[in-house]
Formats: sequence, C-alpha cells, structure tokens
Amino acid sequence: MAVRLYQFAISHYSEKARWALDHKGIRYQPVTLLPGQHVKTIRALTGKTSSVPVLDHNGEIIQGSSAIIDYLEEVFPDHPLTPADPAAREQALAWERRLDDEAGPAIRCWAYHYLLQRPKLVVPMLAAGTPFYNRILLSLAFSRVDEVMRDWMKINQKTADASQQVLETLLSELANIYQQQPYLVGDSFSRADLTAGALFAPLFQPPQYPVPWPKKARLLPAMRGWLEQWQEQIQPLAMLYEQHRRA
Ligand SMILES: N[C@@H](CCC(=O)N[C@@H](CS)C(=O)NCC(=O)O)C(=O)O
Repeated sequence: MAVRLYQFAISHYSEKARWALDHKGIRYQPVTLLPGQHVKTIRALTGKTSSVPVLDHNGEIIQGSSAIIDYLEEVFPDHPLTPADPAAREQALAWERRLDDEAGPAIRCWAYHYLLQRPKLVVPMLAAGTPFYNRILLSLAFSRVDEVMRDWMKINQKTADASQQVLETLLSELANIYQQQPYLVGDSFSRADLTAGALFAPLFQPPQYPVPWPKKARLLPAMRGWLEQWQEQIQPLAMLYEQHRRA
C-alpha cells in the first residue's frame, strides 16, 4: 500500500493533510515540490489545477486538503476527524470551509507580503524539503519569484492590510470560543480544530512544521509588531497544535 503526499513544505494547506495523515497514524511518503516547478507534476497527476496538497493512494488521486480528509475518513476510518452526530458534523464542515476560504488565503497574503521583503528568510522556507541547489536557484531569480508570487496571489500592501483585518476578526472569534471550550465543535478534537491549527501555524511557527522559521528579531517590524500585539489570541491555537499534532 503506497500513500504519497505531493506538497510544499511551507504550504499550510499541505500541513492540514500532513496532520490528518499523522493523526490517523498512516505512513506516507511526502513528495516535496518547489513552488513554481510543481505545476507540471501536479497537472500531470490531476489533469486539473496545479494546487497542492495532492494525495496519491495506490493511484487514486485526490486534490485539496478538505477532499483528502474526506477520503482518509472513508478509507481509514480509525481516529475519526469528523463528528458522527449530523448537526456537529455540519458545524465542523462549515468551520473547515470558512477557515479554508478566509483564513488560509489571508495568512498567506499577509505573511508573504512581509516575508518577500526579506529574501534571505523566505527563500529557505520556499525551498525547504527540496534539493539544496533550489535555494541558490530561487535566490538568483528572486526578483522574478517576488513578481510572480505577488501577481499570482494578488499580494500588495492593500491586500495585506485587508488580510490583516480578516485575521483579526477570525482570531478574536476563535480565541473567544477556545476560552470557553476546548474544541470548536462538540467535546472532541475534529477537522475544524485541525484546520484552525494548521492554517494559523505560520503565525506561531511550531518546530514540527518542516520549514526553517525565521528568528523573530529578523522579521520586518510591521510583522513582528502585529504578531506581538495578537499573541494572546494566537496562543490558544499554538496550544491546540502542541496538544494534538502527533508526529
Ligand atoms: N483549497 C485548497 C487550497 C490549496 C492551495 O491554495 N495551495 C497552494 C499552496 S498553499 C498552491 O498549491 N498554490 C500553487 C498553485 O495553485 O499552483 C486546499 O485546501 O488544498
């Protein structure tokens, strides 16, 4: 039985899939691609869009973190991540959809806007898990990398500011819930919590996440300042990750 996960080390949607696989104790082989060079490989696999993560289970190809969790739940039902109760299930899926649609893109836009201004920090993160020469390649082509990434994901000061607003709303709401109860839905850990923990991980930079996180002191002051200001709301997510992220 072969399970492969096509991914970027840095991708927080890939982290969702990695966490779900680890939660279920499924052995898998990560296939870590370099952003940019991934397009050909992923399109050949899916025949569709080029986004990661993509799961290959004995030739069964599933693209997208949420579809991957659905598939794992069906084929590897042990250690479930979806509540059995129909109402709780709907609630967990609704949280996952909202976090996927709002938190994921906002964290990415906000973080890259600042990190792309620090090539020495972001290049090792983008190339993590791939052959060492990719760092050199990305460094040499950095101005083009910056241009393409900003263009592709519509990253600029205005969108970063709008993303920050989205994050503040979500972080306040999540912190408020986690202050009153241990999980977003019902009384056990579910895909809703997993999605929150994985997508927000770049804000608390857990050591298990397979990229070389930059030292706080080297971040742009605007990024560092905001992270410090929102530490209290970020903390419950960091704790959730620490408690539930099995290696
Ligand atoms: N909704 C998708 C989003 C995946 C996504 O946005 N992946 C990004 C990396 S974080 C990606 O692959 N971008 C490059 C591309 O689309 O070609 C999921 O949950 O998997």
